Amino acid sequence: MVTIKDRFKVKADTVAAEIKDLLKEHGNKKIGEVTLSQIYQGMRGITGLVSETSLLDAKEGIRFRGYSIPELQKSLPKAPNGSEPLPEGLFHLMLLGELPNEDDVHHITANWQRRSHVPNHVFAAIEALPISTHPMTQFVIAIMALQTESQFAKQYGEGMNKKDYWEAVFDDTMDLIARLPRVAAYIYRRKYKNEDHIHPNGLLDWAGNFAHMLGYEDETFHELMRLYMTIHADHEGGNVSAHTTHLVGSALSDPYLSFAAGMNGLAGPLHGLANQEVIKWILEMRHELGVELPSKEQIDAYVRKTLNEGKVVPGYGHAVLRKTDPRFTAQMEFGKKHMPDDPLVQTVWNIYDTVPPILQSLGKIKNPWPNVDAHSGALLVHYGLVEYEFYTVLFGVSRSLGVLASLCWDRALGFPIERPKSVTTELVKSWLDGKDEIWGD
Ligand code: CMX
Repeated sequence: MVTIKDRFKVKADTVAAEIKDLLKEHGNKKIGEVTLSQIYQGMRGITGLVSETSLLDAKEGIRFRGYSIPELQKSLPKAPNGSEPLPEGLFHLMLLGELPNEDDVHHITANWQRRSHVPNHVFAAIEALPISTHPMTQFVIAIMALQTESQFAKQYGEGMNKKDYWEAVFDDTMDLIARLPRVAAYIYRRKYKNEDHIHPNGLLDWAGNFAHMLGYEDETFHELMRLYMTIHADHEGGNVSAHTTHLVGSALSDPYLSFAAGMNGLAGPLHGLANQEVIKWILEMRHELGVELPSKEQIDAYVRKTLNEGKVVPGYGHAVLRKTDPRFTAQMEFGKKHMPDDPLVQTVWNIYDTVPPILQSLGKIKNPWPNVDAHSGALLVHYGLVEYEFYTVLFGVSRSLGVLASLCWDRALGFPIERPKSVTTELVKSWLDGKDEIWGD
């Protein structure tokens, strides 16, 4: 018997072939302001969003309110004796568009400490999951459990005036950012450290306290967390986690619902999950070759094998960037300063020397250079944080800073519900045949 699944496969193959031909011939044809290729291929190059907190230049990389990562490393306040920026300062900059001073940053640290209480039912919700559950799934479920605390949802239910939306979103934003390190550390210690949980330290900054609750007391690891939480925070508005948070928030779903949705997007291997995939891929390569420090020739062969198996090389490529990601470079600098002889870190650098020319030679990959995820795992492994399935949770805690600051702006500016128009391939074909007006109403 031909099943519905078999029939779907036949249909899908037919339509995929039709679309391929259609784009070959008419890809550059415009429907409205954009081309057919753009609507079929991930909306690349379409400017369709406002995001105030940061801006991505294809050649330069990310700027947060005009400041590059090296500029932030110079200008943002640091922890005592530290040299990496405090993420509290970046949040201040993204929210207000102004560089903070030391007092501004201390104010945010204290504010987040005050708001950091996590109700017991959130831990119970995590505990209800099998221990094998992926940390990102546990993270999203914990955020959803925290939604009981939403001021926005409560006040909306009581009939809030739309002029007051921004304030409830601001309060939820601050509460949620304050609570995430506790939730994330709980998931980590539950899954990997025998449920041996660590109490927060109220004397530490947000990232330092997070490192402490994870169980890492080395001061250079705390510095790494400050850098990590800063550079992963935002990447303008169109990436999957930022766009999803913004989209879901546009329905006036509260910040907990919106951020949880964004985190489901971050959990995809082409987005944030790539940070776990990179280390998994390197460890598998080392295992297969039986060496700790593969030669560039060995890496070359392994990359080609990965491509031949129809897989992506994780940590390489980007939808917008067209050069080495400055977030990769910032981590490389950290590695050179703190662990230049670490074989895993050296392997990351050898991969950096090897992969781009191979990807470039394929002729179809628009950006052969490394992205943020190509480097982060090796630094974490150096300090003993080897449980790579947890890495995307770290990314997610950081990403809260940018996407939630943006959400405050969305509501303060009264942005409407997002609702782009879509078309069907049937309609496109009939339009190409001159039978249909695609922009009817
Ligand atoms: N390895 C192998 N193939 C790759 C590739 C890579 N690293 N990067 C792109 N390609 C392929 C694409 O899959 C696509 O192939 P098809 O035409 O067969 O579908 C082709 O090259 C063209 O893709 P592109 O236009 O250059 O890239 P996209 O904008 O479509 O995708 C990205 C961007 C990041 C999803 C892609 O480069 C990728 O899959 N990279 C590996 C995963 C990764 O590192 N993701 C993390 C990104 C950063 C983040 O969000 O955290």
